[in-house]
Amino acid sequence: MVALDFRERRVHRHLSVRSADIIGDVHGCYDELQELITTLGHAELLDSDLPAAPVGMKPRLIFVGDIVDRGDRIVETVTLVHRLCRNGHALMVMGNHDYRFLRWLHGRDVELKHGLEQTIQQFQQLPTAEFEGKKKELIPFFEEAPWAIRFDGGKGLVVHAAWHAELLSDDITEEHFRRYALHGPVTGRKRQDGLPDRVDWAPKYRGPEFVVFGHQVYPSPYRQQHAIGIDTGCVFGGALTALRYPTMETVSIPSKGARYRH
Ligand SMILES: [Mn+2]
Repeated sequence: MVALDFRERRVHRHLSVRSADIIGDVHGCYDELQELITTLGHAELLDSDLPAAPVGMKPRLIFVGDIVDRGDRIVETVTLVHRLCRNGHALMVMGNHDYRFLRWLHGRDVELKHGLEQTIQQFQQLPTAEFEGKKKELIPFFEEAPWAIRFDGGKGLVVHAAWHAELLSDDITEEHFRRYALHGPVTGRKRQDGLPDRVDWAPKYRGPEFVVFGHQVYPSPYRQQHAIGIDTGCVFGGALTALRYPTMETVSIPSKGARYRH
């Protein structure tokens, strides 16, 4: 058997998904996530006894990633998103925070900062057996999570941070692809707060896919011709936003309060 090229492993195709509610960075803001899912008309998805989606039924939600870190109800958030994905009700792309959490789950040396310390603290409050059980489920879940999802016949694409037309060309390595898709382009300079200086790529992006992304916090949905940023910074006191594709209407639930400050 020939090993799958990373492009096939990391870019999932759900071309027959023509409509979905695409949800921005949740970061453990479970209260707002429940309210958003309910407002979108999917309250039954919150029922943990909900059966798996029957064959042929399309997932209704797509998460742009960054499920974990910084928020106050991270365990419940990741448990819900995992259940919905496993049962065919939702899809998720990996965010940079989810990737670091996966590295921690694997026992790698990861710095406990940028909100990962909250994730670990909340998981460690679980009884040991439950914690071990969750770890066993979550490692393969994040391991197999795509770094981008193509949908709507290839017209739409969901990625955590950024995309460009040549990102899958032959000379791009898996590591380069991961850094671009999960962290986005950077200038190489540092900002005053020590974080990398990011490039505002979306206004310059010319397609062909319409890209829905998170990662970069905007005060309101960041609508560009070929892309939209939907991280409105719930965990920082902003709002949790969903894009209703293909109508392109957005629905935002105001944050119940900042859980994290830089
Ligand atoms: Mn984020």
